[in-house]
Amino acid sequence: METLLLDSNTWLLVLTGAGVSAESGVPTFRGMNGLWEDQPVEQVASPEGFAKDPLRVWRFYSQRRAGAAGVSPNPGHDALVAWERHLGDRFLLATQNVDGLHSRAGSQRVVEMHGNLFKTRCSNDECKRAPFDDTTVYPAGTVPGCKDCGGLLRPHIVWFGEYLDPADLERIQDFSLRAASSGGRFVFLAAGTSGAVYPAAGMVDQVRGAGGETWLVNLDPAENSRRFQHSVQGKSGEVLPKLGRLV
Ligand code: BV8
Repeated sequence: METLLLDSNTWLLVLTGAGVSAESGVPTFRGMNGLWEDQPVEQVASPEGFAKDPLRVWRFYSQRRAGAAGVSPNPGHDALVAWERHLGDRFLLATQNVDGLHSRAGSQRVVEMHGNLFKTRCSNDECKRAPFDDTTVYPAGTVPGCKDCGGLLRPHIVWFGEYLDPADLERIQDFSLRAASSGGRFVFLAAGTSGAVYPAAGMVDQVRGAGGETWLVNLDPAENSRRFQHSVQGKSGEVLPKLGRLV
């Protein structure tokens, strides 16, 4: 298998998707037994779906919150922690995953682009209450209310048709600019993602446009596989621990 040299000249931006958590037992979205197979995306992961049926949305997210609380990080998560410790501020991890497993594994330089299952916020845009940590698994048939304004609480997740947090995008952009102008080697590695969802799926193009080197680690070919210069097919929990050559 090809190895990825991680030395003092390397800047590494990693993007992870559901495939990295799959080996911890967290279901992916697309493909066999994927979450979207029996849950119509637009009804459970969109603001329209929440407005129409908040009970159904909370049932979906409470189920996933309970599921994610019951699993542990896998060797793929651990490899990324080791890479971060080796590269320091020349490493950044952008994740589409909302299960919190990267932080639980010890990753610190993490951008949770699509939010976090263990955070809740008020759905009333006028309300000043900030998103808060919340591990409560709300019983089916209940929609929690905001104690400040009485509005409905919602999962702190970026749904389809919603904008990602500009601060998150800025952090990724800023890292990429520094990496591209460092005079060092700028590497982008995507792991466990189908490359179906934007703007995350467009990151590979941005890095290529900036002259960076691109790697994909995935079980199956991704929608944007052709856009990667290097591709390693396999399970992230098996590939990642062997891929990185830390010098
Ligand atoms: C936005 C929250 C601006 C839900 C999610 C440009 C072009 C086209 C469309 C758009 C565009 N810009 C915006 C859009 C619309 C939309 C979009 O991209 N639609 C797609 C479907 C075409 N994007 C948005 O709405 C985004 N907002 O851009 O704002 C805007 C606003 C209004 C109008 C226009 C623009 C918001 C996107 C965020 C949506 N929220 N999640 C939740 O998580 O509950 S996305 C959802 O999909 C998850 O976050 C998930 O992370 C993400 C991507 O899925 P993957 O992680 O890749 O998982 P998947 O199951 O698909 O694939 C797993 C892969 O792993 C597979 O390839 C498999 O082979 C592999 N695998 C499996 N096991 C393993 C493995 N690999 C390795 N090892 C294993 N063991």
